[in-house]
Amino acid sequence: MKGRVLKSTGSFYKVFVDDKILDLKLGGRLRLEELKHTNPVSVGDEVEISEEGLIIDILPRKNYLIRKSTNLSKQTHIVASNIDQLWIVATLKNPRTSTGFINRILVTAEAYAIPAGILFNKKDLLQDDDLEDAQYLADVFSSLGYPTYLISSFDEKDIAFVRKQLKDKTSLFTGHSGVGKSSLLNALDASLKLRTGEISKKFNKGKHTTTFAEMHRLSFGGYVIDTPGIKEFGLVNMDKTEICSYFPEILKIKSQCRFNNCLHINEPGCAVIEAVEKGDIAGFRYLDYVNMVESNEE
Ligand SMILES: Nc1nc2c(ncn2[C@@H]2O[C@H](COP(=O)(O)OP(=O)(O)OP(=O)(O)O)[C@@H](O)[C@H]2O)c(=O)[nH]1
Ligand SMILES: [Mg+2]
Ligand SMILES: [Zn+2]
Repeated sequence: MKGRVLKSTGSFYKVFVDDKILDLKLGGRLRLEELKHTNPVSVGDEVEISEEGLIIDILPRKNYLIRKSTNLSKQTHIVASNIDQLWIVATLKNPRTSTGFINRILVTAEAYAIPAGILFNKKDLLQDDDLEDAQYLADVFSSLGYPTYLISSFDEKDIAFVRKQLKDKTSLFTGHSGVGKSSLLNALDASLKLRTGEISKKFNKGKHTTTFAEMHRLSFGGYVIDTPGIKEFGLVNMDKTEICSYFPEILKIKSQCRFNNCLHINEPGCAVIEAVEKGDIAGFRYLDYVNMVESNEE
């Protein structure tokens, strides 16, 4: 029998098999691997199930997304596997998502060749300058090939649009706590009934309402993975010389730099710095790039 892993709680796995949802344990070999890795079997995995009802094998993964729990941590964690698209859910207000956070996830998505886009949620809270800011960011990201939309969980038109993007695909939602990942999913499919939580007024942050990553089947077709809010997105095993290749706008022109080992930080004849000065590369993207290279140095 074959199935698809919807959730891993540590003691058992929730697996979708033949239109049923079963709670299964791991068989011998995978149990040994569980001692070495935090999660040998991840959400989204296609698995082989024995007649006794144990998970005995993982079918080859089409792709997977890995992160470190924090930037300094050595432990890595497979967030999910077999993903068609990754959506970063971000907000400019209540709470504010930094571009650095968004760019780190985009870099990881590039490194693992997972198509990524951004949903700027809570647009109903934005006015004037804030709305212009959001529109500017959306334009920059879209021009780089990351579909980016300003939406609200409360706007039926927006929700209908997002539904179209998710239909018949496996999509992963990630982002800070409180940006509205679970609310958005409830709006997309009322049968999900996921738990949502208010923003803490004192800290202007979410309260980590979703505690486990879980894949849900969408009534209109497709799967979506809701994940717990994260503070940081640590880059995994990335050399500082490699980061520029995961910025499409830098990758495109870096061969024009005078030195072929140019890191695009302060070298003479750097085509990237020139493009930033001319306004061809967005300043915020470049600053976040420099920050990633510098924080990768230890
Ligand atoms: N104004 C506004 N509030 C929203 C919107 N979407 C969600 N919210 C609110 O944001 C708060 C947090 O929503 P959740 O769905 O729990 O956020 P989450 O991203 O799932 O948070 P974690 O599970 O902690 O990671 C709730 O009070 C929602 O009602 C929106 O489009 N506009
Ligand atoms: Mg949630
Ligand atoms: Zn350069």
